[in-house]
Amino acid sequence: MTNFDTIIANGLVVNATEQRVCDVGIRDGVIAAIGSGLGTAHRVIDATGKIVVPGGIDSHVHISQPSGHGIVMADDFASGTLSAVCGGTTTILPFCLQQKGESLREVLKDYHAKADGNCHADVSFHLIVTDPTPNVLGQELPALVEEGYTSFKVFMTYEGMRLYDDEILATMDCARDTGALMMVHCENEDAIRYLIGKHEDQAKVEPKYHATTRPQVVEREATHRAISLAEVVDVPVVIVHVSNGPAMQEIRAAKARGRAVVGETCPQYLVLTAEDLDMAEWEGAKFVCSPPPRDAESQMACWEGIETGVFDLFSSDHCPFRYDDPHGKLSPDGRKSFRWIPNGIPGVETRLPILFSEGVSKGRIDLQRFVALSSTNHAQLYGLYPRKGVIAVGSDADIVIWDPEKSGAIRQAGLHHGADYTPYEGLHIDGWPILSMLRGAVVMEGGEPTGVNPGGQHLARERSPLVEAARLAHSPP
Ligand code: DUC
Ligand code: ZN
Ligand code: ZN
Repeated sequence: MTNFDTIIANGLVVNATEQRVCDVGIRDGVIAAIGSGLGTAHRVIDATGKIVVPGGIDSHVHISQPSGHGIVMADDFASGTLSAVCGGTTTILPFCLQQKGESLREVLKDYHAKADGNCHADVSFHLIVTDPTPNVLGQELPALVEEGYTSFKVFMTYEGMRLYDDEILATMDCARDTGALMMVHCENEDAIRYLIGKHEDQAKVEPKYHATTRPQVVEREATHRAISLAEVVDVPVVIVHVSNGPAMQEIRAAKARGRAVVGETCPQYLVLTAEDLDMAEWEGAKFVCSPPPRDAESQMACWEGIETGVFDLFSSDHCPFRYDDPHGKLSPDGRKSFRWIPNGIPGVETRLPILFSEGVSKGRIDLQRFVALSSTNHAQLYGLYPRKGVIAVGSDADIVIWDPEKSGAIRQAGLHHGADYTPYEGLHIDGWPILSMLRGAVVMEGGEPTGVNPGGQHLARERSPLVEAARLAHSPP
C-alpha cells in the first residue's frame, strides 16, 4: 500500500517565512506530510534543483465583466482560469460588478452561473459596488459578507460607476459594520473628464493620450483622498493597482501614521511605460489600462515599494480584451478616440513569470518575498489562509514548481488566455513555472495544460484578519 497519492521530492520548498530542501507528501488533495523519507506514492515528482512554492493567488482579476456597448471581455472563466494555472496561479479573486440599478445578489447569481463548473483554478469573488443604495448597504452587503464575500471594491473614476465621496464614506461605514475589507480604485474622475475634454477639443485622440489625461497627480490626489476617507470612518483600506512614486508615498506615509492601509502594484507598472501607448497604427491601444503605465522613474518607485514593504500585494489586474476585434480594443468607437478604448490588459498568466524574472532572478527580491507577494499575503489579507497560501500540513495541495534555469521570451503563441496579444510580447524571462497542482491534481506540466481538471471551486472567505484586528483595537473595553 502506498502512503501518498503524490510525493514532490527533493525540491527547495519555499514559504513566505522559511525554506528548506525536503519532500512534500500529498493525499486526497491536501498536503499530508513534509519532511524526508516519506515512503511511497503513486507518483513521485523529482524536484531536484527546482523551487516548490504555494500556488499563486491573484487577488485582482476581471473575467466576463460587462464592459460597455458592443465590448466583450476576451476571457470567460474557463479560459481565464486555464491561463492562470499555466502561469503558476491556482486561485484567483475576480470581481462581480454591480451596475447602477442592479441587485448585488442577482448579479452574483449571474457570475456564479458563468463560473460554476467551468473553472480550472479555485475562485472567490470580490464585489464591486457602484450603486450603494440603502438596500444594498443595509441588506444585501451584510448578508453577502456573512456568506463569505468579505471584500468589496469601489471606483473613484468612470462616469456611471464612480462613487462620490459621501457614497464612499457610506460604503466604508458598511464595511466597518459588516467586517468587510474595502478596496479602492484611486483616480480623480472630474480631473480626468476635464482633461479628456481639453484633449478632444484639440483633436488629440490617439491612444497615447489615455496616459496624458490620467496623469500621476490624479492618482496621487485620489489615493490621498481614499486614505483620508478611510481615516474619517476608521476602516482599513486596500489601494489597488498603484502605478507611481507619489501614490506609493501616500501609502507609505499613511502606514507610518499607523493607518491600516495595504498597497497593491502590478506587472504593467514594472515593465511598461506610457511610451508603449505611443505605437503607430493605433497599436498603443494594446496598452490602454487604468492607471496607465508611467515612466522609468515610476517603475523604480514601484520596485522600491515592493522591496521595502509598502506594497504587500502583487496582482495582475487581468482585464483582457482582444486587440484586432470590433468587440475589443479596435471597436468602431475605440478606433475614433482613446476615451472609448476598453480599459485593461491581459496578464494573469504572465504575472508570476515577470515577478520571478525581474524580481528574483535579477536579485531585487528573495524567494520568500516572492512567495509572500505572489500568494501568502493575498491568502492572509483576504481570508483564505492557511487553506491557501502556504505549504503546510493540512493546507490544500496547491503547489507550483519553478525551474529557475528555464529561460525564454513571453510569446502570445505560448499563452492560454483568450486575448489575441500580450502586452509583454518578447519580454525575456529567466525562471518559469513548470508544474502547477490544484488540490493535488497536476493541471499544468511543462507549460501546457495536462487536461486534468479537478474542478475549480468557489471559496467562501473568512473576514480579513486586518479588519478583525482593527475592530478589536477599536472596540470599547
Ligand atoms: N480598473 C481595474 O481595476 N481594472 C481594469 C480597469 C480598471 O479601471
Ligand atoms: Zn481599478
Ligand atoms: Zn482591475
